[in-house]
Amino acid sequence: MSHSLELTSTDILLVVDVQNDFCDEGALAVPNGDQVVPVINGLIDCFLHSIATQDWHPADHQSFASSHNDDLEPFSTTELSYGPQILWPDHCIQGETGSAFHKDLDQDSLELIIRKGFRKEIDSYSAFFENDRSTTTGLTGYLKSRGIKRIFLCGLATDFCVYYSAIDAVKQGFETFVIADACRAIDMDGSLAKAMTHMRESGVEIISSDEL
Ligand code: VGL
Ligand code: ZN
Repeated sequence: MSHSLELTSTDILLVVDVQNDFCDEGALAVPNGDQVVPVINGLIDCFLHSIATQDWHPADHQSFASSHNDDLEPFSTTELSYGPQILWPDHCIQGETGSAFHKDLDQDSLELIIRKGFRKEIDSYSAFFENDRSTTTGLTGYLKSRGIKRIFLCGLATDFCVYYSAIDAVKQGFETFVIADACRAIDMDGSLAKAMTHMRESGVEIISSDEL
């Protein structure tokens, strides 16, 4: 590691959704999702502070294709009260194995686990705001009251939960970094390229773990 970005106590690592359902054999497996685990464990060792998000849905969550009576297939888009919503296979159901963190993820030094997507009617990709774009998770207040200035994101998936969280982090006034080799993408219909472009245009810095 070259350590060109000096980490301090006002930096935090945000580990996004490293859960069984997003890893190999999971209900919404992200290709090569498991590969982020050793990289993220190394990062947790480097950072003075780390927190994580956990996708945490009730069994009848409205982002599940199975919750709709019409013939809606997983990965199709429907209209919910707040606008378009991609419908997913059932995943990350509260208390089930699929919602648990990957067994090899070092959880001991995580200082906060923020659960999201627990309201039946609202999905939440971002760690900060749910998909209605107004319901807050409380994370901004937590980080600001701790004096955090820079957020470094890693985890799953690059083009959904990492992407939405990074864009919101910039909007909330944090200096924001995405550690690309510590993330993996779903990549539906060009979503990864779109997410990368939008993140760069919004001021998110895309870095590699060997810069830390
Ligand atoms: C995610 C789709 C649905 C993610 C969560 O963690 O990126 N993607 N729920
Ligand atoms: Zn979800």
